[in-house]
Amino acid sequence: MGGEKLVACMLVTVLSLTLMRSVYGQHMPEEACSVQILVPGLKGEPGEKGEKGAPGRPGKVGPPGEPGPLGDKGQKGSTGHHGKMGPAGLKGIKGDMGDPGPKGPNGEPGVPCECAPLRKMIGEMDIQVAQLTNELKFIKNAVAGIKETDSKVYLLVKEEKRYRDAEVFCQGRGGHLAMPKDAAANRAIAGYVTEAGLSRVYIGINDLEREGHFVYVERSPMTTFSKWREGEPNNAYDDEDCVEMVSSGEWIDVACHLTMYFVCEFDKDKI
Ligand SMILES: [Ca+2]
Ligand SMILES: [Ca+2]
Repeated sequence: MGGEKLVACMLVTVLSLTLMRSVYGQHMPEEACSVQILVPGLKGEPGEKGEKGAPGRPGKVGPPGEPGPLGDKGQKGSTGHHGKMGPAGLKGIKGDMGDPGPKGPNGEPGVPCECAPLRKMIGEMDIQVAQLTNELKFIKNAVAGIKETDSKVYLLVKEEKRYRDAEVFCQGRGGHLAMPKDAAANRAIAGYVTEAGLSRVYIGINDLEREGHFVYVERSPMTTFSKWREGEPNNAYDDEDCVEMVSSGEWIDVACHLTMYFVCEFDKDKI
């Protein structure tokens, strides 16, 4: 490379010298290319082998290699420690009924029947059945229809009873024989009797304790209201201490041993 430059310089110098001499005579500078006019010599003998150089810099990271062949499966490891106990699971569905178990051994022989207690028990049950039958009758009557005012409920009982038994019946259900204490109550009871197609019923008035002194069956005194039929009470045959109401709503004193239907009354606030 340096050789080409030198050759070029030599050519320029030779041309310049030729021109300079022709134009300026002896005054041209002769030092311009004196150093460059060195022509390379012949190739010398190979030198001695140099010392080993320092290691070079590490090369670039190469591309990832191809995956190698699969290795053999490793051996199974030993069983690990037991884990913590998990939370309780949901309740399962009830299973099917099991087969019946084997028959048990025979029991000890029983003692001879003591029939008296059993008979007594049966007798008591008969009484209960009778009571229930009566209750049922009462309910049937109630279903058949009751009458009520603002404060009372009236029940016409279609069972013929004597006066005292009728009152016991009403008391047994938390009431009394009907006690009309004003015109409105009297009308309500009378209407009930008329609708039922009856001509007479017991009501809760009597002079059992003191002849001629009528009181309500609950022992409260008569007030200003009364509804005696004309000519009553007359205590006929000296034997009329109980009172019936006829369909017109009027009252008549009659003998207490007569049996007839009756009307019970119940306080609404006690029902
Ligand atoms: Ca009387
Ligand atoms: Ca009478």
